[in-house]
Amino acid sequence: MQELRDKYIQAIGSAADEAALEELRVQAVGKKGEISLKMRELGRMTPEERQTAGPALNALKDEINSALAAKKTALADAALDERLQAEWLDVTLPGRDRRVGSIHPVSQVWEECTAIFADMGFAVAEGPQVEDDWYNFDALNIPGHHPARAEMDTFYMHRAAGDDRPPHVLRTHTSPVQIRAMQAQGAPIRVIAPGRVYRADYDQTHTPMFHQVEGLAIDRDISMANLKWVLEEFFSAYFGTKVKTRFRASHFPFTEPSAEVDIQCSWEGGTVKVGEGDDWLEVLGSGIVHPKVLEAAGVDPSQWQGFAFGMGIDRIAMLKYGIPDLRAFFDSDLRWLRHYGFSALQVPTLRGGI
Ligand code: 2NL
Repeated sequence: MQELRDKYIQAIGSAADEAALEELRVQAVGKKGEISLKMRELGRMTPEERQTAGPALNALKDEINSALAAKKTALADAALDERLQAEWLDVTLPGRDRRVGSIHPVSQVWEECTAIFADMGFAVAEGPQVEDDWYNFDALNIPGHHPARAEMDTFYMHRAAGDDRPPHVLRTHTSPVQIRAMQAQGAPIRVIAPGRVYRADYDQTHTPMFHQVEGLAIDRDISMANLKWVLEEFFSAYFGTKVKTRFRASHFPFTEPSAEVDIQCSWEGGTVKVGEGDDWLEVLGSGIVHPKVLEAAGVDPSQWQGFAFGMGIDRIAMLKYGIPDLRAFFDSDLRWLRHYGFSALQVPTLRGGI
């Protein structure tokens, strides 16, 4: 009996899991278990023998049952401990960062330029990015031999053999949009043409696609003085401070006279501030629309005249937000833009906060 006891108590103590424990229970105290068999033997014993063996067997059965119960609890506790260890969770960890989108700075500046010129009475025109070369070049008085027309600077569309349509190009400026606007509505006209333009040029300061806003004002007696006022008004609104401009004589095939326009700025410690100081920064090209260009667009140059200008949106965006590197505009990692203070869904408003 003592042997039987020691065997089961020891086996229960070292049972690995509930299944092993259940097997021991069946073996020891199950209907056909060793203890039950021994109990059946009681009937064949003398009353004296039975008197000691009976209570001893009952006590052994009780002891084994309690050992089984205790071990079962111990195993359950161990299993729970193990789960608590494995499924441990630090609820004090910071939450997951939410990816927040933001309107691209170039889009913001595009919208802002549009809003400022709209306030001055300019309509907004858009047109195709794939142009035939008459709209992109000939109408603008850019002759066939002009370097800008060379394959180097311009992306020419592939033409299948037998296609006899005029050559098509990715527009190199948004001027063709303004040619189309003049053809469609004639003079007088005040229009701006913001959009994507393309040149086969790629280095630290040039990307093959960039953004331009061109402007055009044609009426009976529009002059360079009107141009200067419009541009100073524009830059002052855009930079939020009074900005002077300086005109330098220049040359474009599509304007005569032509001027490059600088804005007033200061250079301090490698950063540029617009609207103060006595340095100058070139920001756009402009002039009085060439009579040949008016004629090509169906506007009578003996009756009408006006100014045109073109500036780079990417460039004035970099100036306003202090972005030194064009790569910022082409990097899809928003942390780069966030560094410059662009917040989610920040949209430009018209002056006066409409
Ligand atoms: C530059 C130069 C310029 C124009 C663009 C223009 C458009 C028409 C007629 C005449 Cl429809 N001119 N646009 C005029 C002068 C300069 O851009 O360097 N832009 C960044």
